[in-house]
Amino acid sequence: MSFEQVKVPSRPELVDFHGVPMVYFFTDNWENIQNFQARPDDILIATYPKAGTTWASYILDLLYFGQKERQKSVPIFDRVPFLEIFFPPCLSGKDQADNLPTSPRLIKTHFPVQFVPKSFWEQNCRIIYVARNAKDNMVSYFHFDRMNLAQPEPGDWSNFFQRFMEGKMVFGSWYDHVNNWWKKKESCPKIHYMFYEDMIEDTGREIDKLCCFLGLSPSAEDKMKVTGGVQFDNMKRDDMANYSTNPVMDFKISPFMRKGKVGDWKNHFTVAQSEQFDEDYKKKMKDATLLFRTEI
Ligand code: PPS
Repeated sequence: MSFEQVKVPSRPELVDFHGVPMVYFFTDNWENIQNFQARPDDILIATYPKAGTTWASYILDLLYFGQKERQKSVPIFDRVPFLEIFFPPCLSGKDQADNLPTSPRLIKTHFPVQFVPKSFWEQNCRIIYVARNAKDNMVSYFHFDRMNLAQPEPGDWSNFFQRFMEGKMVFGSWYDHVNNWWKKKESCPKIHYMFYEDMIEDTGREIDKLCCFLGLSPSAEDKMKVTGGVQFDNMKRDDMANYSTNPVMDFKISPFMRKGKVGDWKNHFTVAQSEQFDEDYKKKMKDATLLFRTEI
């Protein structure tokens, strides 16, 4: 059975898992995931949820595998398996990754850095980490939790806003996630840390940096095809990229490819919420080298 045919019984509860709030879909296969055998050429795409995972996945898939038939017939979530997802009777993300016929294998994870299976480090795999400013990330996550019936109930906006600041989200605190991956990058040259805002500002420039990191040198024509193909409107129209084939998502509530903007938080945060958020942010984000832009 494929992921597209799955039925979700009811919305899951958040549980504490090794100190991180999680839901059972991402922890029930823990032992198998931890024993995942990475290969040296595997590429892991790691993100906090809603930071630009699908965008980065699509870019990498196009860079490596071009405009092949699979672009028209295989959804992005099957081309780039989600390592920790476990939705019996569907194939688990881990088994999907094991069965990937491609080389390199592109694999997605939302794990905080301490949960990444050790073979990725032992094999010295390349890792692309994408981070997005907390305010827009929060808004995107709110709408995602409204429409994704496999996520906990989001509650209303003000409730969600508080929970986000407290780190009570699936995959834990945004603050811990982006900071701990950033620290890891300092000692691990195989991590390429990207920002969603930079991708919005100049997709071509960020693809160049990515290619440099990956040791790829696409022709100018191929690069143009990738840059054009991954623009928001193109991905939104593309049923293989926009998650419209995924049954756990209710697009009548909100689409997966929602707005794709920097600064949409201004349409959600009240002035008081923005001030409260900024105060709290200063206390949690002490590393002066990790800087986010909430507008461009
Ligand atoms: S997930 O569910 O965690 O894998 O979601 P993720 O892909 O990380 O994040 C979804 C948000 O990324 C936006 N997105 C894009 N923005 C700009 N350009 C492109 N091409 C693009 N592709 C995806 C998507 O619209 C979600 O953000 P919001 O703010 O909700 O629109």
